[in-house]
Amino acid sequence: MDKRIIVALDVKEKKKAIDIAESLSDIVFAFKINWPLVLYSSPEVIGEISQYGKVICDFKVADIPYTNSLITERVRDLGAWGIISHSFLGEESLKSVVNAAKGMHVFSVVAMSHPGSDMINSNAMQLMKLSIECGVYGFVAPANKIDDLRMIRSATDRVIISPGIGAQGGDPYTAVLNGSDYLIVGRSVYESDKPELEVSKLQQTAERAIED
Ligand code: 3DU
Repeated sequence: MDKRIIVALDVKEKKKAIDIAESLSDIVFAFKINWPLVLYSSPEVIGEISQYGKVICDFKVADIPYTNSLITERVRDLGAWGIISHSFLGEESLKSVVNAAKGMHVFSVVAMSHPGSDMINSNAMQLMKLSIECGVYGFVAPANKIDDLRMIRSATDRVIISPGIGAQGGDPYTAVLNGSDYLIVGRSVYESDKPELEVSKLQQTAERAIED
C-alpha cells in the first residue's frame, strides 16, 4: 500500500526536525516544511531533510509573478520535491510558480482549515478552475471541513493533500473517505512520545478508509 502520511515539521530546533525525519523516513510519503523551521534554522534545512525523503515546502507563495519566480527557483535549487502556492493571486502569479518549478510538484491552496477561512473556501471552485488551467500537480484542501473537501474532490482527479488532522479536529478516516490522498499531520506526530507509532496508526487508518 502507498504511504499516505505527510509529516509537518513545524519545530524550532533543526536537530529535532532531522531526528524525526530520520526516524520516519521509511514510513511517510513526504515531509512538509513551513516557514517556522526555515526561520529558526536556515533555508539549507530543505536539502538536509531531503536526505530522508521528499520535502514539500509550504511557503504559500502569494506575490507578484516576478517575486514568485525567485522564491520558487530557490526552493527548487535547495532540493525540494514540492512547493505549496496560493492561487487567489490570480493566473499570472500562479503560472509563474508552475513555470519556475520546472518539474517540482506544485500544490495549490484552494481552501483552508482554520476558523475564518470561509473567505477563501467559498471561492474554492473558481480557484480550482484557475489552478487546473495553470497546470498545478495537486491541491491543498482541509481534512476538517468535509463539505469543502468533498466538493473539491468532486471537481478533480488530481492529488489532494490535507492538513487539519488531530490538533485541528479532523478525523483521518473521514478525510480519506471523502477524497484526501495524503494526510498532513504535524503536532499529533512531532509532539508524540512515539512519532513512529503515531504515523503507523494514521497509515493504517488511511488504508482502512481506502479499502472501505
Ligand atoms: O495542525 P498540525 O500541527 O497538524 O499542522 C498542520 C500543518 O499544515 C501546519 O504546517 C499548517 O501551517 C499547515 N496548514 C494547515 O494546517 C491548514 C491549511 O489550510 C494549510 C496548511
